[in-house]
Amino acid sequence: MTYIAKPNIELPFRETNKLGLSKRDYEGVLSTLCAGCGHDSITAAIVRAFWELSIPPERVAKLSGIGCSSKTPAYFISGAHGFNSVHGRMPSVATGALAGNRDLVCIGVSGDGDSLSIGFGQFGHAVRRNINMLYIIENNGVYGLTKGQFSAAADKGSKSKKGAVNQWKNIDSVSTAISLGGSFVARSFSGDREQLVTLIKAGVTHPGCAVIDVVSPCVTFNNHVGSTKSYIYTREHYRPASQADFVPPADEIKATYAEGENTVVELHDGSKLVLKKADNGYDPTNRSKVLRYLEQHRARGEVVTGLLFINEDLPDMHAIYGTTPVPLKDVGFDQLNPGAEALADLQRRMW
Ligand SMILES: Cc1ncc(C[n+]2csc(CCOP(=O)(O)OP(=O)(O)O)c2C)c(N)n1
Ligand code: SF4
Ligand SMILES: [Mg+2]
Repeated sequence: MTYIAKPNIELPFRETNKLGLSKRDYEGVLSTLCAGCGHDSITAAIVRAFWELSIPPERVAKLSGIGCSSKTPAYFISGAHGFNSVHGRMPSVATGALAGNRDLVCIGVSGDGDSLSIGFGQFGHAVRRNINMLYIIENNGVYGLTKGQFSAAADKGSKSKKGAVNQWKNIDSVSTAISLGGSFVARSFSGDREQLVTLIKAGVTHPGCAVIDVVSPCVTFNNHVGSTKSYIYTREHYRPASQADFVPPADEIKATYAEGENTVVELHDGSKLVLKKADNGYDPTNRSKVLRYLEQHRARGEVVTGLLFINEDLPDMHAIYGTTPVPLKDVGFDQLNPGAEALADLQRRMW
């Protein structure tokens, strides 16, 4: 992987967060992606969200599979732990890392190929087990890294750069995640920084698997007329179902919202998510209605965005498996050797 370090320049009057860190402390090395790639805008949103939340970089585990999207953890939070895994296998690594240390703030970055083609099974189990992580799919409808073949996220009827028409119905990550019992499912667009930063903050705070599918145009292989993942198509078919405001625990809700037009979802650390319904009657807590809404708008070719579904009460992997509250690295060696019987029991429960 190409690696270009950024010059470390200390600027006077730099803005700092509660930890005294500047945004520069949440950046990584220079991006080697194509100029204009949507993935770089998502990286910028991640940097801003983690900086604003004042998350200590050394608590973060950033994990990925393979693809242009999976290269991006190199471009943010250089002080975090990182693991660039095998294609489609990021969720397994996340499961292991979190089972051993629940204090980690885990962010997995994947592509539509990485999660919906080769890694579809892994994606499904991460959602089903409600692994406490932020799971971002940078969705461009193609395998960008291997030069633009259709992925499983490409819409039926969409055209490749050379004019081939995709014959297959797409796999929709958000409906799939909701059907599998997902606890936090959102969609955004790399070109909507404000919405994306808010969703990332809420997703990091959510106690469970927070899936955010981000339409992220590939300017080199999938940004032409006939593509349904281009900048122009996404802007023209953009339909926010709900608009979210993230309010940290210590802050009051200051904005005024017309009565009946918003829902306040209290997140487990006391922060609040104020959801303003962009679409009349949209209720992100009603699973069957949400699925119906998504299907109706998908049939019209619309890209529905916002926090689509949330359930703060579902138990996460730690609650279900009873993982160690003390990170394994801090457990004494004698306690770390539970014997063959305990191992067999663990394997039975993980099945
Ligand atoms: C096991 C395996 N199979 C195939 C490949 C080839 N390969 C590398 S990246 C990629 C697709 C990446 O697509 P996506 O996840 O959508 O990421 P993007 O590049 O579009 O961001 C493929 C098929 C591989 N590296 N490993
Ligand atoms: S090939 Fe596409 S996805 Fe990959 S860096 Fe270039 S624009 Fe981004
Ligand atoms: Mg892709």
